[in-house]
Amino acid sequence: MSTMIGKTIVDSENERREAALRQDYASLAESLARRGVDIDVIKRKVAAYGVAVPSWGVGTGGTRFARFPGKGEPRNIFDKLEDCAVIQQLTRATPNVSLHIPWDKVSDLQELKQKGAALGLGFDAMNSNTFSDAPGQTHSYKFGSLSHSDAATRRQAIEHNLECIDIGRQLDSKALTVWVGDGSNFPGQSNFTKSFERYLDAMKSVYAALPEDWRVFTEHKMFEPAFYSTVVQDWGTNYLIAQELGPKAFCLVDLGHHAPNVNIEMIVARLIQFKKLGGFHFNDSKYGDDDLDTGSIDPYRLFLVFNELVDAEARGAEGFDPAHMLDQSHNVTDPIESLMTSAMEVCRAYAQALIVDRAALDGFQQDNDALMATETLKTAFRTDVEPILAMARLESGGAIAPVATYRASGYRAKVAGERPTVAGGGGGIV
Ligand SMILES: [Mn+2]
Repeated sequence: MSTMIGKTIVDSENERREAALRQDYASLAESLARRGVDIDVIKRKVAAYGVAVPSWGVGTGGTRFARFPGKGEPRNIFDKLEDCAVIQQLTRATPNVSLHIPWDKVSDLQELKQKGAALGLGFDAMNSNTFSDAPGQTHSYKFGSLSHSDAATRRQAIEHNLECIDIGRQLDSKALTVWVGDGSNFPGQSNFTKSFERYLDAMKSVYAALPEDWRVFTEHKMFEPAFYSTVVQDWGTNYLIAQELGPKAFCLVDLGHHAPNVNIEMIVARLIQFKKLGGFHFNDSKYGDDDLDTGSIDPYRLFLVFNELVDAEARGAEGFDPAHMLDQSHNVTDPIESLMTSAMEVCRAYAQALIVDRAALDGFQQDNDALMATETLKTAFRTDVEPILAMARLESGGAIAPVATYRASGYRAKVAGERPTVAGGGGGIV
């Protein structure tokens, strides 16, 4: 397997930090042991954990006002895969890439598959795009796609999703994620019931084309690009879709797609309970669908989501197998650094949730001891689990300090010399 960053750089960066890490790990092992937690068990679970990187995340994003291109941005999916391989090489937490069609469309799928294999990367859920018009397409999505009032436009959107399934099949992907921007900007512009009926009808055609071992994830989003009404606006509507479509249909929760202050972890619990949690798009937000780096604004919320996931895992919840993906837009940072940091934040939330004393929590809940129940969660959240994450990375060939190692490698300057800066490019925000 080819590596993007020289092994000698990773090794020398790790050597400088290894002794201190071993001390910190031993010290944390002792304090966790006093709480009845075996640090090696947690480390093994963290090491086995993976979150998929979105191909569009390695390019610089933008806002509706402007996009400021970064240096050495990937020019195509092959460049993107190389950047994703850097993230995986150093963090060992991102073994899969989630593709977006048509942005990542290639003429030779075998070449793409081989490139992924050579870099040690697999392909996660396929993402379709019927929220913008591809060059030369017959019908415009300006007024919607799968729920459009025009049957030919709906048919075109269905065909596009079928194409995504076909491409994904050849890349050994096992899932399709569908997010539509369909909605309205004015009261009266569209009929809520009719447009949702049309959406469901169209999705039934997509669902019917799923291979036996595939799942489809539908993603809700409260608003934007439509600002008055959105066809798939919340988890309730999303749950109805999954119910209507059948056993291979699940709900995808993008953390940024809710109203401010919504209790997302509770939505997650409900979807788990009714076996319809398909997966996540992790990111963070302050005001809306900000697509900020995961855990950068509210790491406690991320921890509380993982607390529900670990709770489900611990009790062996039936049908529980969510897909984990990042979905972010990087406007002011090096996307590789942001994605590495975000993947590590997801691992951190997982590790913290794993050390929650669940038996004690259960007792405090039973006794209505609100203060001790919440302190039980806080005790886990306050624990600095970095030595566990770093040791998991070191032992699987990654970097103790991924960002510092990446900076020391000079990777960005090297690719900047090979990839000319362009003003355009697909910096998708979905
Ligand atoms: Mn998303």
